[in-house]
Amino acid sequence: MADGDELFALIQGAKDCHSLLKKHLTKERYEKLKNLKTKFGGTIADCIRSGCKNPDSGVGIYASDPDAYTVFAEVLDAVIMDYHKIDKVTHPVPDFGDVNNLNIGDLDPSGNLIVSTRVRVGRSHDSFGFPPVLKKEDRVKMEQVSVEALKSLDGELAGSYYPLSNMTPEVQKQLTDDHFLFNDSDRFLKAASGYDDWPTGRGIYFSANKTFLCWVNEEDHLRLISMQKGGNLGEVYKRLVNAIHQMEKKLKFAKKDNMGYLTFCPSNLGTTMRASVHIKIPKLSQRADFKSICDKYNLQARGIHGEHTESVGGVYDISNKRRMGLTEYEAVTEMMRGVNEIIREETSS
Ligand code: ADP
Ligand code: CIR
Repeated sequence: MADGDELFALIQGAKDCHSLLKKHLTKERYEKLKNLKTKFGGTIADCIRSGCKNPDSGVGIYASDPDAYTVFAEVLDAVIMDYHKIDKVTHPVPDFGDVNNLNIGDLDPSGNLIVSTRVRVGRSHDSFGFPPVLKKEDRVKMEQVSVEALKSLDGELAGSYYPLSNMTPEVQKQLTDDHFLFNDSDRFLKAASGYDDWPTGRGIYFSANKTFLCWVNEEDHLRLISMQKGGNLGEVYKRLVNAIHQMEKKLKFAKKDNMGYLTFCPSNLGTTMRASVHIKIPKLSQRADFKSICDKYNLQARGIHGEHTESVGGVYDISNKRRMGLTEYEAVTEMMRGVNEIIREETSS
C-alpha cells in the first residue's frame, strides 16, 4: 500500500485537480502531520488515500476515525470550513424542531413532480474507528451491537435485519434498483477502505413497508433512513426524528462539541442530514441557470442512483448541501425552501 509520501507526491503532481484536499493540504501542513497517529492508529495517509488516488474527487479526504478530527485538525478544519461555507468550525446543539407542530408538509400536493422523498442521517459508534482502521472482527462486533439496538425499535419502525452475506444477488439487485440498498460500486469509498472485508458486517434493516431503513457498515457505521413515495417531507422527517431518538437511548454515538455528530466523510459532519427528493424537472434541468439556482438555495443535484450517477429522464435527486453550522430543523427547512423554488421555476418555465 502506498505510504504517505507517495500519496502526497501523487496529489501534488495531479494536473487539473480541484479537490478540497489538494487546495488545503499544503506541503507545510503535510510535513507537520505525516508522523502523527490517532488513538485508533489512524494516519494522514489513511485520510488522504482516496483523494490522492482519485484526483477528480470533490472533497478528497476522509477521517480515519473520530480522533482524526482532533489530530489532523490542521487540514480537516480547513476542508470543513470550505465545504460547509463557515468561517469557524462550530456547530449548534441538535435541534429537530417541534415535531408535533411542524411547519413542513407535502412539497408537491399535485403529485406531478416529486417521485419520492428521503431523509437520512449518519451515526458512528464512539468506540470504533472508521473503515481505514477497522478489522474484520470490529465490523462483526459493530454489526452485532447495531442490530441489537435496531431490533428494539417498535411501532412503525419495527422490522428485520438482512445481512448482505445471506442475500441472493437477485434480491440485492432488486433492493438496489428500488433505491433501498447500497452496493460496493463507489470508487472513492473503495479507495478509502470502505469496502474492505466486503460483505462481512454489512446489511440492511427495514420496517415492513420499507419507510424506515438502516444501513449497517456502509460508508458510516449506521445510516438511518426514512423514505416514502410522493412529497410528504413532514411525515418522512418526523419518522426519522423518532428513529434517531429511539436509537440514541440504546447506543452512544461519536460527537464533538464544535462539530456535532462525527462521520467518515467531513462533508457529512454536524447534522449529518441529507433531505432529498427525486423530482421531475425536465425543463429546469436543461436551463443554463440550473446550477446557479441550486447554488443560490444551497442545494445539491445528484443523479437518481446516488452520488456520482446521472439523471434518468429528467429526474434529479435534489437535497440540502449544508449539514454543518445549522440545526437539523434548519437543514430540512433549507431544503424545503429550495425545493419549493425549484418547483416554481419548473412549472413557470
Ligand atoms: P446518501 O449519501 O444520502 O446515502 P446516495 O446519493 O449515495 O445518498 O444515495 C443512496 C441511495 O438513496 C440511492 O439509491 C439513491 O437513489 C437513493 N435516494 C436518495 N434520495 C432519494 C429519494 N428522494 N427517493 C428515493 N431514493 C432516493
Ligand atoms: C469525493 O471527494 O468526491 C468523494 N470522496 C465523495 C465525497 C462525498 N461528498 C460530497 O461531495 N458531498
